[in-house]
Formats: sequence, structure tokens, C-alpha cells
Amino acid sequence: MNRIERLRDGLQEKGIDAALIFEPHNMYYMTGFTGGEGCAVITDNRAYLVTDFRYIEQAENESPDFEVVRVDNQANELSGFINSLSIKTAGFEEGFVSYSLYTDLKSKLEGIELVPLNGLIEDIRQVKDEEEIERISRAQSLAEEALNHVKGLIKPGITEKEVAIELEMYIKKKGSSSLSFETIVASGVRSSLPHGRASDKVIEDGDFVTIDFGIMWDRYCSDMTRTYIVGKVSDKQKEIYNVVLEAQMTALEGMKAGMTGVEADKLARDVIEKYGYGEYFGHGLGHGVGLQVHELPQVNKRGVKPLLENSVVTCEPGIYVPGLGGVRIEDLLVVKNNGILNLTHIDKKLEIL
Ligand SMILES: [Mn+2]
Repeated sequence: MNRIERLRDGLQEKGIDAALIFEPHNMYYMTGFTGGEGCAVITDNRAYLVTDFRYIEQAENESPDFEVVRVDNQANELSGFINSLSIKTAGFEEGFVSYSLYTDLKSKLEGIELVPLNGLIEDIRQVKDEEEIERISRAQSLAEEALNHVKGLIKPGITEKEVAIELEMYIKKKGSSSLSFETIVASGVRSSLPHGRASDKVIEDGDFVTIDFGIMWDRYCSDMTRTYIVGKVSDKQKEIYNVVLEAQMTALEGMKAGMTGVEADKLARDVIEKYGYGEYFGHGLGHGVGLQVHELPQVNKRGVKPLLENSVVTCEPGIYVPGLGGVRIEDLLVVKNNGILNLTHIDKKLEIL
């Protein structure tokens, strides 16, 4: 079933006559349109893309399955177009539509009730098709190539920022348009910051160095984390590293479709708790990845829904001890009915640089 058919099924289930799509990732997913402004209106038997003069030609090229509707002023005329359809309810993206757009539409729509889509499109986006998985894998393999490249540069004296800049240059030279989020390079005591952005801190002998980064390929994201140790290693560091690795391997072995995000999270959490580090694993096991680096499904304590086959998620347990440092190991994987397909191939046994 194609994406529009899946959306129509969802609308029917919720009793909504049409979906109004504004959010750029949802827009691209449903229509292929990459222009800056527009609204896709999908009813049970028609699919329109409403945009203005600047984007008409682009919309016609990028969204051949849609009837392109030209309005001169989107803010004023969109509601007029929606009023011309014989619908009674219109679903909107409650996490994206601003209060002002909502109130404006509400005041101009005649006899049409605005109702939240309740994440309908984001739910559909969880399950990836072959082409999406291919783009994510490509992003991931280029990210691994880049990480292998910068690993050779990590030694006492280089700053976190220098490492991050080198990564970014590498992926851009190889054709990636951008990072999927600001690269995290956190060394020494800073490694206990789960999201420590690369700073001017100089990497020193005995530091943990956590590198968490992702890149974009054909609009799809990758995400991975590796933690290294530079120079001399303490027994405590080794212990923490190996607990995180055991937790991650246990989760990777146990994860499969049908299990809830909570259950997947618990696979890793139980291991970390068993070794007495439970209080230092303060985030969820993972998250969905696709057009956005953080999307559904939830793979954490709030993830009460079962994981679906062909969703792409991360598995990233970590231990962060303030004053000492932290370790996170993150792989990117496809959830399958009988287990997982790991898209991450880079080594993860403790490496001392
Ligand atoms: Mn992640």
C-alpha cells in the first residue's frame, strides 16, 4: 500500500475527511515536494498541493500525483480553497501548526471542524520502505567512513572542536549536504554530559572521548556513537565501558518487532542496573530515525506501543558518572520480526587511541 493509501486508511479510522499537511518532513514524505511553503490537502479521493506562484513549477515536477492548486496569498486563500471542498472535518498537525495559523483557519473555515491528526503521519513514517532503508544505510556507511578517518587524528593535544570540524569537512567533501545534528565530541569529565557539543577543550591522556554524530543522505539521517579512551586506561573506565557494551549487546540480541519500546529499553537497563550503574543511565535506550534524527517509535520508558517491522531505531545505552566521565555506544538498526538488522558495522570493542 502506498503512503497516501495508508494515510487515507488512517483518516477513515479516525473519522476525518481530509488531512492538511504543513510540516516539511510530512510534506516531503507524502508529496515529494521540497518547496518552502505549501499545504497538501488529502481527502478520501483527491490529493491537492496548494502553493503560490514561486513554487508552482517545482510542485508540478516534484509531486506528479497531486493536483497543484495556485493561490496568490497562502495565508488568506488557503481557507477559501478548503471551503470549496465538501468536507466536514479537517485534520491538522497538532505538534506543528502554530496557534496563529490555527486560529486564522478556524475563523475562516465554514462548517468545517479542525481536529488534531494525533501523530497519524508520524506513525505511518515509522515503517520504512526499501528505498528509505537504502538511504539511511548510505548515510550510515559514509558516517562510518568519516569516523574511521578522524579516529586517526584523536590524540592528546587536539581539541574536541577540531575533531568535529574534521568530521564535517570529510562528509561534505564526500557529498553529504549536512550533519543530521550538531556533532557531539565530549572528552574527559565532559563525557559525562550525554549531549556535550564539541568544545574548545583539549583532549588529554586518560580521557574518554565520546563521538555522537549523524549525517544526511538524500534527506535521510544516520546516527551513531562510539566512545574511545586516549592514552592510559583505568580499571574503572574499563569496567564502565564493558558494562555499556554488555548492555548494548544484550539489547541487540533481544530486540525484535512486537516488543514494546519499554521492553526493549529494559533489556539494556537490567544489565546496567545489575552492575550498580542504574542511576547513571538517565536517558532512554533509543529512538526512531528517518527524515528526522529523532522520530517515532519511542524506545524508552514511555514507549508503550509495540515496535513495528522495518522501523529504524537506535540502540544507545550509556553510563555517565559526574566528575569521572561517560560512555555511550550507539548502533542504528532495522527492526525485524525475528530480530534486528544492524546497519552499523564499525567496531565497538574497547579501543585505546
Ligand atoms: Mn541517537
